Formats: sequence, C-alpha cells, structure tokens
Amino acid sequence: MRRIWHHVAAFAFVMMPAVALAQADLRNPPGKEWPTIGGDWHNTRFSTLKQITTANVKNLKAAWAMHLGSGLGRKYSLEGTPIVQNGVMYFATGNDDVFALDAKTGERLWEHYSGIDQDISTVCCGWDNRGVAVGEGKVFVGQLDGTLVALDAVTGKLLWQTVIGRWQEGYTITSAPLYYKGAVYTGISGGDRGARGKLTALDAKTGNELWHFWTVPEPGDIGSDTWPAPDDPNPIRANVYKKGGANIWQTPAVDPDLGLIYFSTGQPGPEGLGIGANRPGDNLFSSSIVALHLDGTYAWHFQQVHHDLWDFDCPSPVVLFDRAYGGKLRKGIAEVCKTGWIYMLDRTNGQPLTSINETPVEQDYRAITSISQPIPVGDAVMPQCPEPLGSWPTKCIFGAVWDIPTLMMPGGNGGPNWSPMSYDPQTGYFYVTAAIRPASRIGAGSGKNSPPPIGAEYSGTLTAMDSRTNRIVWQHKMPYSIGQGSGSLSTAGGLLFHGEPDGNIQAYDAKTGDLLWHWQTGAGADAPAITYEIDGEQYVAIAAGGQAIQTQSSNGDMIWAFKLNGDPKIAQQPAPPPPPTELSFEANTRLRVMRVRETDSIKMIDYEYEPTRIQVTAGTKVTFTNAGQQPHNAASADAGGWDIGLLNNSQSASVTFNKPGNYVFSCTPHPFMIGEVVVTGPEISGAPAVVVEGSRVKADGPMNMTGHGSPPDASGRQLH
Ligand SMILES: [Cu+2]
Repeated sequence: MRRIWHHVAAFAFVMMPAVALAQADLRNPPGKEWPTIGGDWHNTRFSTLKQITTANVKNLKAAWAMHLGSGLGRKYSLEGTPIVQNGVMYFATGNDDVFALDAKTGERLWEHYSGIDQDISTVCCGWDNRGVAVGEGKVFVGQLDGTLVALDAVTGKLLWQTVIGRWQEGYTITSAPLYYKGAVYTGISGGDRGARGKLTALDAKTGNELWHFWTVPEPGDIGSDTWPAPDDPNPIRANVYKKGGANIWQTPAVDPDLGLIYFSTGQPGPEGLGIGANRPGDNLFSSSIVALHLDGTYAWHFQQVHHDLWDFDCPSPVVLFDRAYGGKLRKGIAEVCKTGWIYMLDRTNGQPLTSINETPVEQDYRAITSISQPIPVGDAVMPQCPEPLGSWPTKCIFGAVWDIPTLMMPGGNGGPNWSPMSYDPQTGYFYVTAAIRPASRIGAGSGKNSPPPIGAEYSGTLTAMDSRTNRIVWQHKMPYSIGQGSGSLSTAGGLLFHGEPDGNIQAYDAKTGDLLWHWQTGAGADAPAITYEIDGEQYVAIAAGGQAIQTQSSNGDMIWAFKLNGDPKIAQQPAPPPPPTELSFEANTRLRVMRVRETDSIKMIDYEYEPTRIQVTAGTKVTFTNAGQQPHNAASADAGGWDIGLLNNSQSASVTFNKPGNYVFSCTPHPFMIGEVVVTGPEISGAPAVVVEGSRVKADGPMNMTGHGSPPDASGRQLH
C-alpha cells in the first residue's frame, strides 16, 4: 500500500497551478477544491459536489491509501482536515510534520519535518494538529511549540516562522490557521496550562505580527470588569487576568461583507478547571463567541457559559449560515458547545436568532457561582444528566458541587468537543457529534481532586438539528465518545460523511440518517472528512490515525481517498482493537504515570493517597494517616487481601510488607482512590507477607458516604 514517490512527473503537474496567487471567493461553499479547513470562510463543511449520491455511494471504493510515516505512537492523534488546492493535498500530522500529496494518486510531492522538541511538557491534550492553511503560494502551520510556520507550497521549504507564545509558558498551537486576504490568523491553546488566550494576525508575506486580541482583556478594556480588580488585595486575584485561559481551539470564520472575524473560546484560567473562588465575575471573554473587526478591534461577544466552573470550553468551530426566520433572511452564526446546546446568533450583532434565556441555576457561594446561565430554547444533542452509578450522588448540567465527589454530565470533555459540525443549506440542518460521557466533579476552588468515575459507561450521539427550530430532526445513539473526532461533512449529493473511532468511515443519508456505506480504514477514523474533484471524478478523503485522548482509538498514519470508480485491489483493513466504552482501572492511566517516591508514610486526603506510589524495602512498616475529613481505608485490590480498616481524621494504621512485589490498594468507600506500594529487596523469611496493625471498623462498600452531605461549615471554610 505504501507508494513510491514518482517525483518528477507529479512535481511538474502541480508546479504551474500552485503559483497562482489570487484567492477564490470563499463566501460560498466549496466545489472542486477544499481550499480552507472549514471548506469555506463560513466553516460550513458543505460541498456542492454531487457525483456521489445517496443512490450510488454504496459503490464507493478506495482510490488510494497512503502511509505518512509520522505521528506513530501512543502520544499522537491524527486529527487534521486535509486542504486540497490545485490538485495538491496538504496535511499535518500530530508531530506538526507537513506533507504535500498528489490528490489524485496520493503520491508524495514533499514533506517538511517540524523538528519540534519532543520534550514539550505543556501539551494539554495529546500531540495533535488540526490542519494547515494555504494562500499566496505558501502553506501555514501552527506548531505545538507555539510557533507559526510558513512553507513554500511548491517545495515545502521553510519561508518564515514566528513565535506566537512560548511552550515553556504554556502556549501551544493545535488549531489550523486561517489565511484571508494577505493575513494569517491563529488562535492559541493552553488554558489548561495557565496560558492567556489571544487571536493573532500575521502578515502572510513576512510573518510579522499585524495585531493581536487578548481574549482576557487588559484592565480598563471592555470586559475587564468581569475579573477581579488589578489592585485586589489577594495577590492571586490581582494577577489572574494575566493567565486567564479563554483559549481559541479552533479556526475562525470570516464574513467579508460585514468585515468581521469570528471564533469561540475555552474556559477561564488560571489553571486546570479554574479556581472559581479566585475569579469572581463572568470572566469575559471565556466560553464565549467573539466577533472582531478585521483590524483586531472588538465588535461584539456572546458568553455561552458565565463564570465557567465545569471546563465547558466551546472548542467546536463557529459556523456562519444564512436562513429565513419569520420570512426574513437572516445572517446567522452557530456554535455547539460542550454544554450540548447549539447557540444560534445574528452575526451582525451577536443577538440570539432562536431564543436563549438567562435561567437561574443552583448556587454555592464558595465557588461564586453565576446566578444564571444562558440556556437555548430547543434540544440538547445529548443527555445533560448522568445515568445513576452505584451510590454516587449525581447532578445535572450547571450543578454546583463543592467537597463531595459528584457524578455529573456533561463532564469536562463535553458533550460536543472540538469535532466540527457541518451545515447543509439544502436540508437546513446542522450535523453534530457528541460524547455521552459523565465525569465526577468536586467544586473548582475546593482544593479537592476530581476522582475518575470508575465503572462509568461512555458512548455518543450523531444528531441532525434543524437550524430553524434548534430541535432534533433525527439522532443516532453511537457506540463511542465522539465529541472529539471526525465530526461531519455534508455534500450536495444528499450525504453526510463521518469517521468512527472503530476505524470505519461512514456515509449517511443527510435527510433520514440512514447508514448507506462504510469502509474499514484500519485505525481510528477520528479526523474530519473532506471531498474534492479532479478530472471529473469526485473524491472523499479522511486521515485515519486515531485519537489518543477521548476516544483512545487505534493509532496509525494513513490518508485514504475514495471515489466511485475506485481501485478494486485496495482492500479494507482488518478492524483495529475497539476503543474502550467504560472507565476501568485498566483504562485509568493515573497509577502508571505517577512518580514512585521513597518514603514509608502515606497520607490519605479527600480523595487521594499522597504519595500515590511509594517504594520500600522488604520488612518496612508503612504508616497510613488520614488527613482528610472523610473516613478512608486502604485495602488490597486483590480479593481476600489485607485491609487497614476505616480511619477517621488524624487516625493512623500500618502495614509491614515482608515479601517483594507490587501491592495495589484502594479505598473501599471511594474506589476511585488507588495507590501502590512497590516492595524491593530480599524477602523476610519466616514472616507473613503482610502484617496489618489497623482499625477494626470495616467499610460497608463502595460509596458508603458516611458523613457526606453534612451542611457546609460556614464559619471556617469560606474562601472569599
Ligand atoms: Cu476514601
């Protein structure tokens, strides 16, 4: 399947057209080419091609399939949307290596290896790249080291590179840049690592910065009064705007007629889930849709989640669409957020197109919860409450939690996530993929860790949403979490293309949702599909290389292209191992990545062992002390093993380990608390393997939340 580079012929074929510099008018959906990541400037991911139809899609076969030899390994995801221009396909892998392929044959024209530092430690969410931009005979790519790079589109030669933000300070780039009329626009990732969001515009010729817009405003600028004052006596609050988060995980859309550029933003900082108690206020422009004039000045914003305490980033690309409401053609913008709702606005002014109501939500003064949240009238694309799990307490969306681990949905992964939705002007439907993926939460700012919900089941949805009503037209329950992954591609042939984590690219009838065709690519098909036409033939292409974070699908390095008159010699691949659909101890990588410490004492806190992994020599007495407010024990993970019994605050117990080996244990009431003692050295002969000196109080079982639910201590634990 790996093809040889017939360099001379292919090179001559592409060289002439690639130097054509004029940019097509991308206000309308693409046809023969796929010239920008979202298909057009509106990010519709809809193609006017209709050679492949609902009637003939069953005959679709592989035209070519190509290994790239890049991005292979557990840390990588293959999430890019290919660009096709002048017969050339441009693509970037999870290592930010860029490839140019002949889009008709798959033959490689050139490659550019990024050479990025393999020790970049601030990558939040896997090594990935969502694609490149092409313009002025250049290919533009953002890198995980925070650099934007321009390459020669004909040769792949490096032309310029500009640092947007240093990875050492938490700035990485994962989204595809946008090229529009002489400028290159890029967002920045890293809100989970303390980075402050911004949109940057660069001169496409030189790489010099034209302007940048901070998504967390400077003191005195619009929105700055939604953060703590810069002279707040609490030093953390005083400086919180300098971190702020509100990163831009996706490629903006442009409306040339209005002269506006649009994007949506992620959660507020300063780190992780964001310490809500440190940042009273709405925290603009986090978890918002933002419109700027093309000179980088503010036009309008709409915040989708106020004072976000739940990591409700809005990372899916905004989509511009025009549709009649009440007999009047309106200019719309839509974005599906991790919350599960599509927010539809008038893109001239940011006002709701379909009703969005500020609705009171549950309050907890300790997290400084927002009094209300904007809730669209219509349907969510997946459930917003978790299924019951054991004795876990549960809450629905916008539930306020503090120090009790609570199962909630959506989790921090969403709902929908970065996957792009498409808009089909023929049906008027948005096509959205989402995860059904609960998570446990503890209040942001409570100082507690959020334990994983061992035993929780994961799945997803594929939904057609009517843009006029914001209601579900049809919906499929899907086997895997697909909030991250392929999303959807719509075509004038009445089709919807989508890749699954199990390796299948699928085609659906866009009107009815009937599954019409699928093809096994051999690795997680978790990248967005595109379509284009060469020499009168329509192609559909997708990268298949897996997704390391949400779907945990099988890794690979292939690009596949399909057409009706395909090559019968190119066979479907064997199915890769199916992705997990439940969070288990095995699928929980926490233990494996924890550093092993040399100590003989372990503290139990709510809800973790500290340290989580220790190493001792045989014969050592290991002391467990409960430093938490809840009762905890440590019991051998093997049935019939040892148990130190339940300890209350400040009580201790011990276990003497006489035999070398790895001893994994967990807390019976809180089975998501796990730890390990690694015992080395010669066995103490004649002694039992373990000797326990502990309490006689045994736990009743999982999630027996003795002492939980008691009223908060209003005197002592208030953080603000
Ligand atoms: Cu416990």
